[in-house]
Amino acid sequence: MSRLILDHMLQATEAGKKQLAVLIDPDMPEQSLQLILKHIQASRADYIFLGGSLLHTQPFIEQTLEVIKSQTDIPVILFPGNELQVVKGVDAVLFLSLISGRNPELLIGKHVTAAPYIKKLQLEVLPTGYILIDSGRPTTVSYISQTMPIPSNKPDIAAITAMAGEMLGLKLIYLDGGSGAENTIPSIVVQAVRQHTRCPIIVGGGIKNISQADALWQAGADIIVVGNVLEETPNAFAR
Ligand code: 1GP
Repeated sequence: MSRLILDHMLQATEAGKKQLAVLIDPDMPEQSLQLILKHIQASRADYIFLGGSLLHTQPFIEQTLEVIKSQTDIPVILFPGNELQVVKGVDAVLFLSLISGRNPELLIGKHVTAAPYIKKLQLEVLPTGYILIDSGRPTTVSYISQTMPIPSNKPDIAAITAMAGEMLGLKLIYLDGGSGAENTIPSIVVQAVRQHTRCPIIVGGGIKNISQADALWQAGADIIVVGNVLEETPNAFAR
């Protein structure tokens, strides 16, 4: 199986490059999608994450992917809200294990049913330790996953969770406050995770401007993810 995207992420991380991913929700009306894609093309985005909405299944994702691919050559990485969102044609898939939670379906269960399909589609797999951090109020992902996020004032718990994920062989760590988070992940949490893992660290949830992103990059994040802000301010991350 290909490792193109993972190798690119590892090399960029090794070189200390501050990377940006923009999250596109397949919920978006096509007109807004077209507009946002124009801004993404002119932004400094390294990756497009596609998914996140829990309600959509393959046809919606495929349609959105087709529009994205017709407008840009930025790699598209699937960020699946569930196993029904796996589609062909993406450049890679975040294979997320929700290691901050104790819901067996999201630790390994869904993966077992998705694995043969992902293999059949020959998608590049990015084994990712997905860690939810409390962001001030309940989020869709904490409710749907029926898991408790790690308290934002407990950086040590986030750090040892990431450490265990790395020991299990996961290649990326994603610290997420959830879509539309009230507070971004505190720098102290990112710093603690950085000190205890060599994996590229993805950080997202509630990031609204470049100065918040900069603070998180400085704290040790490698890839910042922004979603909602682009729907309100499509040029917020202009080059
Ligand atoms: C959510 O990390 C992403 O999973 C992005 O969140 O939409 O709040 O930027 P926002």
